[in-house]
Amino acid sequence: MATNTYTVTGMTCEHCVGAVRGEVGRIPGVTDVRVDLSTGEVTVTSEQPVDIEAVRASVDEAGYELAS
Ligand SMILES: [Cu+2]
Repeated sequence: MATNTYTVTGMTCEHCVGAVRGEVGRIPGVTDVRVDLSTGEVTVTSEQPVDIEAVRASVDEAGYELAS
């Protein structure tokens, strides 16, 4: 089990949260995605460590950006 927290920029409402949760949740092995809209923090729980580039691609697909 791995848990990593990322910062996503550009989210402004619950629709954004849903889009990010949906895309990141599709990465193989991801079991949970929690988004804090006020801070932009996205916490991803997965069975194995997830490649940050996969997270970046999914966030990008949703229409937002990984801050780091
Ligand atoms: Cu929104």
